[in-house]
Amino acid sequence: MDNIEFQRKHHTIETMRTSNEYFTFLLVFMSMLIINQFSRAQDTLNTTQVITDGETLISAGGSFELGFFSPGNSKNRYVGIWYRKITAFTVVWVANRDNPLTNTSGAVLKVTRPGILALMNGTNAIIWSSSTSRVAQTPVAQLLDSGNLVLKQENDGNPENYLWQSFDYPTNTLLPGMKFGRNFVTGHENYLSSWKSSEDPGTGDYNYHLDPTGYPHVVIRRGSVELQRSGPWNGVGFNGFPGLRINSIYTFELVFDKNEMYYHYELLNKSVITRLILNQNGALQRWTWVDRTQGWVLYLSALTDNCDSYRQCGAYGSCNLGNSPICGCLTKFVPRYPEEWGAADWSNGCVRRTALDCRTDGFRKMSDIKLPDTERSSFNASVTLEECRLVCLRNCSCMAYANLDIGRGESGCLLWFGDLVDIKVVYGAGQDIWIRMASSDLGWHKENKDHKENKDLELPSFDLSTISKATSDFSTGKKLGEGGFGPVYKGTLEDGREIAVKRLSKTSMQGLDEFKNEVIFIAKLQHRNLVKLLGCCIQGEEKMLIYEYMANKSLDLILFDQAKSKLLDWPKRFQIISGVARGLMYLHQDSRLRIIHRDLKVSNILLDSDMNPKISDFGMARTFGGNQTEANTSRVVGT
Ligand SMILES: *[C@@H]1O[C@H](CO)[C@@H](O)[C@H](O)[C@H]1NC(C)=O
Ligand SMILES: *[C@@H]1O[C@H](CO)[C@@H](O)[C@H](O)[C@H]1NC(C)=O
Ligand SMILES: *[C@@H]1O[C@H](CO)[C@@H](O)[C@H](O)[C@H]1NC(C)=O
Ligand SMILES: *[C@@H]1O[C@H](CO)[C@@H](O)[C@H](O)[C@H]1NC(C)=O
Ligand SMILES: *[C@@H]1O[C@H](CO)[C@@H](O)[C@H](O)[C@H]1NC(C)=O
Ligand SMILES: *[C@@H]1O[C@H](CO)[C@@H](O)[C@H](O)[C@H]1NC(C)=O
Ligand SMILES: *[C@@H]1O[C@H](CO)[C@@H](O)[C@H](O)[C@H]1NC(C)=O
Ligand SMILES: CC(=O)N[C@H]1CO[C@H](CO)[C@@H](O)[C@@H]1O
Repeated sequence: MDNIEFQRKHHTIETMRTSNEYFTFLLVFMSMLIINQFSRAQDTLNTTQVITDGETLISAGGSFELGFFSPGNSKNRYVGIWYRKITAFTVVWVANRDNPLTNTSGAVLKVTRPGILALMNGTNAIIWSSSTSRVAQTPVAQLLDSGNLVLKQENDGNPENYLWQSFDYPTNTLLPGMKFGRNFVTGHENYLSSWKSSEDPGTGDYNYHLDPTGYPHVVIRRGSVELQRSGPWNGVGFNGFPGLRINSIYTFELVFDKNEMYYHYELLNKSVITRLILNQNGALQRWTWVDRTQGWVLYLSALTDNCDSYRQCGAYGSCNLGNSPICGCLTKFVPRYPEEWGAADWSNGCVRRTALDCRTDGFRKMSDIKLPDTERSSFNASVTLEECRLVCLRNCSCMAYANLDIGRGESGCLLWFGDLVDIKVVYGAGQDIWIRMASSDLGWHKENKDHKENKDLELPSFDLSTISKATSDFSTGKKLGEGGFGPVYKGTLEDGREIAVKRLSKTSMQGLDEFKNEVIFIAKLQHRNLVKLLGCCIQGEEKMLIYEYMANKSLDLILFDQAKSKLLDWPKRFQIISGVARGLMYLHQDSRLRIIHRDLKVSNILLDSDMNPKISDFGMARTFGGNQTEANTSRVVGT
């Protein structure tokens, strides 16, 4: 308290100013007669008055005070604005932040014609001054109860007409009612910049901007280096940034049109004291004053965690604090340089496992995401999510899309072009994003389309517990071999039926696609020379196909075994050959789908207990159009 009094050097003469306009008029009238004495204690400074060290202006409601001060133990003197009604000396704005006065003897703050507020030292050198582009006949400076110091034509109450206002030149503090952002017409930007230290309000290293690149989002930079960014504004807040959508203290919004873009917050209860600051360490914090304890409490902080460092996990990497290490590649992406990645150098990010081919690509949905940097993006507020998907699909360089506004029932479209960087998983505070993928990289469960196909098939579904029991918990003793996408086990169901279980291995690269392919084709085909699919088992991570068991396994095991091959006499061989041929004929001509197998080999010919051949493994199979007899393929597959 003593310290505060010392710093303020109160010489203020309190007045009986009221908000009543009649009295205000009288007061102004009187001050014109009794020059200097009364006016000095008021909220307004005219061209005949000055403020010297020790004198102050006090806003009409008594909330703010303007005068000379020294921060902490510094000997330097600054002109600034601070809260007047609280016991902790807290500066919210500084005029000459980068040019302190070392000797205020003879120094004055004054309004000069045509409308400039200037701070001069004892030898009349201008230490700091406001700017103006207009001329006023009788300019005055007034400290408003919002904490805004304005320069205007005397008696002009229109805020649009200010010659200058401190709210347009914030230092490290964003007060209620201040605009934070940019005027596209004038090019002027209101942003925050940190103090150098608690004892030096000079322009520090950190700055905080509302960035319109792509779609409005906020960024914290050190100099010009981007340290931390929010996701784009999503109608209710900045995606992935702390902020309480519903709180009892203030409301906030983003105003964004072709003329201007700004964020501002307004108090719900005018007697609450709250401020947003960018502190000298680059941390964005909201502080709220508590009368009972006579102290500031930290209400919100955009404290950076390891995932907030810009581009922490590189392109197509995703940062998740819950994981160790925190960086991972998006599903179906792999580290660009595995060795670097393994050594926790994530800067080069990840690359696709399967290249896009544009024509057949699809999208994978990811949830709880702090959306990627919008540096290369575009938006359209008037399209639906489905239209958004189509727009993205049609443009081969569109890498992802998302809802623009999640506040009004999810609308609008945000599209990303180029690599996706700075993705973070933020449970509860994130959004959905759809990422472009090669069709073969699209997961089983991810796309709705697949779900539909699954339903259409009406494939019997087995319980994981049933299969687990049938195969003695997938014991190695029950393993028959390795199929196209994972191990195959023999099992016996409770009713005695023998089955073969193909289990999709989690490490299999192409596995999921082959799995999908197999289900689509096999389930729709029925022929005595095709292996019969009994059902599937899809539970959590587990994906399995259940077939009828083939007692004599695959043809290669007999054919290439010297002893066994001798048991295959010519009639048996002929029976097998004809069976395979009939199976193929069915696939190529008679089946509904017209299918080419593309991976026909002896290991894919299974034999039942009567040595009847059955074609299996449709992981590579491809279908033709109705009566097409020829097709071109651009990819070599199978063996
Ligand atoms: C401040 O300036 C005045 C007049 O210019 C001078 O008399 C005084 O000694 C100075 N004070 C200090 C501390 O330098
Ligand atoms: C006023 O500022 C000018 C320019 O910085 C400087 O040369 C002069 O010494 C200052 N005068 C006082 C009294 O500090
Ligand atoms: C406004 O805030 C003050 C101080 O916290 C409190 O005493 C008062 O009850 C609040 N008024 C309303 C209407 O909430
Ligand atoms: C947004 O989408 C609508 C509907 O497709 C279209 O008419 C309009 O031109 C688009 N706006 C922009 C800026 O692309
Ligand atoms: C795809 O979008 C980008 C970025 O908007 C644009 O430059 C490009 O012309 C578009 N390409 C096509 C084929 O529409
Ligand atoms: C099949 O071929 C005939 C003639 O070649 C053509 O007219 C017909 O449209 C084709 N049907 C399908 C389903 O492609
Ligand atoms: C296959 O490619 C050849 C050569 O490019 C072309 O002449 C032929 O029409 C193509 N056939 C089909 C069915 O696309
Ligand atoms: C060649 C061969 O292994 N044939 C066997 C096929 O399966 C039946 C029934 O399990 C056996 O009896 C055959 O020996």
